[in-house]
Amino acid sequence: LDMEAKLRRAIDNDEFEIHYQPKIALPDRTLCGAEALVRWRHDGVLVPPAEFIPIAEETGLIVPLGLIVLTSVLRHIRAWRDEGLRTPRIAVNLSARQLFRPDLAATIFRLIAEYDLSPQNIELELTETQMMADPERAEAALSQLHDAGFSITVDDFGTGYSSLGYLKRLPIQCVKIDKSFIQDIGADSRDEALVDAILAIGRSMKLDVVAEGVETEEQLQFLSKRGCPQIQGYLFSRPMPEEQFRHWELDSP
Ligand code: G
Ligand code: G
Ligand code: NA
Ligand code: MN
Repeated sequence: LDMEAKLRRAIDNDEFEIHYQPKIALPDRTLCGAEALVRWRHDGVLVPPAEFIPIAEETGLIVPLGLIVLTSVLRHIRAWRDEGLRTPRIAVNLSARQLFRPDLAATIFRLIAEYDLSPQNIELELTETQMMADPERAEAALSQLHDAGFSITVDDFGTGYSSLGYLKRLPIQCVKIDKSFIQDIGADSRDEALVDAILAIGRSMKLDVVAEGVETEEQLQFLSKRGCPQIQGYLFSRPMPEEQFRHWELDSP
């Protein structure tokens, strides 16, 4: 069976699970959200997204898979709420294929209503490259979602080739500093300068900023000192299964 056929079968057999990675607010180091990351449980082995998301995108299977991810996340949030747990906002990654489908907003609105949740429960993450593939259609789709109350985040900020003009044009609330800029904090002053510059853009444009891929205490100290509002990374937690995430901090006040 080729990869496409395997993926198609996995979608039919419901072989995907969602892992959650906490986002931490600084300076208090409290949980302020999480990113949903899909994994494929294939023959008992957990397949990372790098091995199947690109193929899902090429073949268009990312559309049904994206629907599975979104539905699973809403089901989890609903379960947390029903059990009296906290319900931090969950960031869901979207691919360009999903963004440019004319029924994206309607599909998301329908699911939110079906689970009796609110747009405030969800944040949508897209890379600048995905958004800039067709800026006009991206603006139309994202405005519809933003106007309904969904938060929009630029993922892997600073790694694309687009101008910064889209930050003004598109309804964006948050940028995630790509982990490639975080990794060499302490070792490369040029990376530190770039991180500083992104934090300044965030402050002046009233955008939230998340530093991604924070692995060391030194990186955390630098980001704290420079006023970075949120971080995500292995230093606090790796992405974890829902059964584990629900005990992470959702059950504390
Ligand atoms: O930990 P990590 O290996 O989970 O993720 C690798 C890549 O897969 C990241 O670029 C991430 O954005 C992508 N990814 C993870 N989950 C999803 C998802 O649900 N949808 C899409 N489109 N991409 C995802
Ligand atoms: O959507 P995005 O490409 O940003 O997905 C985030 C990716 O980064 C996932 O693959 C996730 O597992 C990974 N990741 C999260 N925290 C860390 C970290 O601290 N270090 C590294 N190297 N990767 C991380
Ligand atoms: Na992401
Ligand atoms: Mn990212």
